[in-house]
Amino acid sequence: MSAPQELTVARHLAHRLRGQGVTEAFGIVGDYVLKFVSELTHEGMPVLVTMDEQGAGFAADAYARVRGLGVVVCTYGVGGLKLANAMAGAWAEQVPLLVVSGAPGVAERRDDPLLHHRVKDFDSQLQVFRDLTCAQAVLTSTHSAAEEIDRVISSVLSELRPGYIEVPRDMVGRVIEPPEGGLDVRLPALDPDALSHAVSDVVAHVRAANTVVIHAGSTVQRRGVGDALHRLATQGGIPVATSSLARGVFPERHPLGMGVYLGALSPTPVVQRMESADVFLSLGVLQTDLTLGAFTAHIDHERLILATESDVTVGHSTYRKVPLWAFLPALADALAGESLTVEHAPLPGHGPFIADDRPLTVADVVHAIESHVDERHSLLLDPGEALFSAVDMRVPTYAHASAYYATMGFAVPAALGVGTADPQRRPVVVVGDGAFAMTGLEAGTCAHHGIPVIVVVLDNAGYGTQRPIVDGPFNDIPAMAADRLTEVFGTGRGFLATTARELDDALAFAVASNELSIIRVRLPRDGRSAALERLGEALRARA
Ligand SMILES: Cc1ncc(C[n+]2csc(CCOP(=O)(O)OP(=O)(O)O)c2C)c(N)n1
Ligand SMILES: [Mg+2]
Repeated sequence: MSAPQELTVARHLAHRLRGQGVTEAFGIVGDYVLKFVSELTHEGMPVLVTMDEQGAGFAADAYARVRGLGVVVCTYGVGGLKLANAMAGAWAEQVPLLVVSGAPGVAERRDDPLLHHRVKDFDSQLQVFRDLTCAQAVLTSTHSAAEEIDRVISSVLSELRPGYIEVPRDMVGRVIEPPEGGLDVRLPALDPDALSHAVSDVVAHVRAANTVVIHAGSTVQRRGVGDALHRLATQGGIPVATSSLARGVFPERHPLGMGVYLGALSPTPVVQRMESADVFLSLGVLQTDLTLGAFTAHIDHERLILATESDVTVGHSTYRKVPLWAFLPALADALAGESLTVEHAPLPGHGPFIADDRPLTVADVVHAIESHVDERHSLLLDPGEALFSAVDMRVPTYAHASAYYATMGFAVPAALGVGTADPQRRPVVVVGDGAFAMTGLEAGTCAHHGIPVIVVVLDNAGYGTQRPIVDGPFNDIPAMAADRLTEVFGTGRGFLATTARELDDALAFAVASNELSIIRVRLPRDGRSAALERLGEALRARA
């Protein structure tokens, strides 16, 4: 028998990550982290390099949305601080994302020297991340390093928030002590009595109702109770709309699927069904302005059953310590075998896309993408018209978005993350020209790592969704021939679509090929999606 291998920070971290289903990380090196990245790579945990740290952060975030944990590795200061926005987005949208940063060595810090990348103090970066993460560790001792790593990973998985680990470079390669135990992942607290009372109460409401609808949110996905959701819906015949943070948690083209519900942004038939139901079951939906259509969602309190990460509220009573992870399966069990009196006729879909020579509108793009994308793809929607207009699409697959934090430039790097986490699905990105200008170069990164992403750039000459709020030269951006970037990258194929036929042809070609495809869609500068028109109307009516 060979002697057991000695433990190092990289070996322990790689081991723990593999245990959670993580097989690759994302990041950019630098002298404070090079040796560590090299060791991680030797431990079988490759770090996929992006063009910018923010891109690595978004990729790791998206990877976490699919695999349940994502990791981004960076150098100190210049790298770490560029990740602040990605970590903030992960906090806001409850994504378990771990950042591991290299740093000056413990010994190097002693005389307080001015080492490159330092800001105010050696712990400036740590201070920034204290506010953006649920747990932090600076690995300064071989005695505690493994346990500190475990503590941070446990918190990230328990709380579904980002975490921060800083590795001083002189700790890399040193033998560390094995931890006493394993990870300690704690689900939100459960009171079994409260659970059974909550379930009885909800069952009584559901049995008495003629119409019941489900609004399913990201906590369903994050807490791994998608199967229970499916069971609950299909056995009872209860129609489901998802939140914009959870598209794909229930198949939108299922006869019970209604697509996405975001208050007045949603198609009128969806709004009517959702808001007229006798019982509105809100399951793990983050209740935010953006995911509820600027709070235009009208749900009568009397009819609302609100199940969150920790509690269930039925009308005016709240059952504490009834977390979604326990409530949803228990409710599905309680209603098993029951034929409810729920009424539901499938919503009509769009007809076939007519590919003629008319100039394109946002509605055309939604319709065309809907007719070409299927279960072999995953969709990434960037904030702006890309995200809003897709409300009118019945997505056949998963669609990921920074739908609440709403950081522009998320979608292209996120394609690297989901394409890596779920290689069976080819990512299709829909992104505004403004957002593409921020992080679109990561399309080249996708190709570099063998992910033949399809990027549809909505070119409306600038910040279209800002114009109706206040317009001025600050909404104009320099023109960019995004379709010619494939020449710059030396791989893939670019398309410029100005008519419905050109878009249809480009999408057909891109979907049939297996190479990077960038489709630049020329849209009117002041065109609006149907979704934003509806929202505008609702907000005017409210005013
Ligand atoms: C990183 C970031 N900066 C600024 C904003 C504010 N913002 C929201 S939408 C938008 C314009 C987006 O332009 P584009 O990507 O072209 O999409 P469009 O609005 O034209 O559909 C801006 C500037 C933001 N959400 N994120
Ligand atoms: Mg734009």
